[in-house]
Amino acid sequence: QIPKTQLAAVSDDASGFEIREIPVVQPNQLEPGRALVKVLYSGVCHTDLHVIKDDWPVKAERPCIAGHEGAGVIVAINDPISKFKVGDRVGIKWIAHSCNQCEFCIAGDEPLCLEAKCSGINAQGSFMQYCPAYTSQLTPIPDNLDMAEAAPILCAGVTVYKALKNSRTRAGQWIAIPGAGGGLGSLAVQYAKWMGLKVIAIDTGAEKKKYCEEIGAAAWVDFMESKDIVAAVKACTPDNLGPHAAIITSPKPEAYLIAMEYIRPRGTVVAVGLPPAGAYVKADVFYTVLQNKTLTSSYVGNRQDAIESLEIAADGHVKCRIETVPFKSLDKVYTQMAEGKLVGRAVLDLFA
Ligand code: 8ID
Ligand code: ZN
Repeated sequence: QIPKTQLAAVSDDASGFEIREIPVVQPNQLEPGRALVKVLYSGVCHTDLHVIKDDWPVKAERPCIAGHEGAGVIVAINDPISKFKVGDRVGIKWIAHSCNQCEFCIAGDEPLCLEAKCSGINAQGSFMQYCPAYTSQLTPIPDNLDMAEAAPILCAGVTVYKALKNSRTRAGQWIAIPGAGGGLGSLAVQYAKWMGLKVIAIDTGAEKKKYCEEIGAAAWVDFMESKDIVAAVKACTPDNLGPHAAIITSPKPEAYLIAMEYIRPRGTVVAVGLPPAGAYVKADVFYTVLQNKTLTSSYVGNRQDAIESLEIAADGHVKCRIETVPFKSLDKVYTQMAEGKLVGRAVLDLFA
């Protein structure tokens, strides 16, 4: 019952993409180390928009198929060594494949593998109905987690969960989340809350403010309305010293110009959002030294981070606000995303 053709969102160049019919790799054509995954749902990440618009220093091999929050079921497999089998619920992430033998892979830093393949860049992503995925980086999805809700965890969730681990914070401390109303940010607010942190949500608009308060943010700063964001963020903490850390989930560079300033002494800024080429972090050298501030970064997560982030969602501690839309609405989703109008995540139903 595996069809000969399928729908896929194929991008030939930076002008956009087209949902068109392409062949399905048949079970007897699967390369070794691959599984054919019937993709049921896929979240749309701002990374997909960067890839389609081609505004990053890293370029996709075109024609490309983006999508890296894919939740689906294995319908065929050509990998006698893998424990995955037909019928397994699995996720397709940004890291689609890694060698698992280099220094980085062995230490659990698979995103740093020099041979890593990324969904949409040099591997086919989840904006297709039947993805010939590498088994090396497939993620098992817990039985008690809804597939549409699992989708955004596969990138947004695991990324912010790992960024929080890298933030050097502990329960009771304050953390600022610029981009708090978006996909990564709204999950960051929730994972942070679950870890016992107090959250300063930074984003714009009444709807995002309301949502951030609903999911437990202790304070809100509107980056469009505030005349002095640094002072406003510092004022959210009772001693006016600012948060212990900030996780930058904004896709625009502006958030990177002020974060090193509003964190408190000994504080940490975690760079996560990936603005177009040419963006910089601003850090005053004198006060970075005298206040012992740290700039670090976090790039998705490894396979274990993915498993843990899904488990936390399956246990009901975080729940992404999703709007499930038909595959053909992808173009509309990109437009809303570019305009900053999405709250939480849009998730595509590949078969609607
Ligand atoms: O591994 C990684 N480091 C990783 C993983 C996944 C995604 C990095 N990313 C990157 C994406 O490529 C993108 O650049 O994280 C960024 C955010 O992705 P997203 O959460 O999928 O984007 P979104 O849903 O559009 O949300 C972005 C939010 O940022 C706000 C917007 O209002 C929106 O709610 N925002 C903007 I635009 N400018 C802001 C600013 N100056 C801002 N919030 C605070 N300050
Ligand atoms: Zn992503």
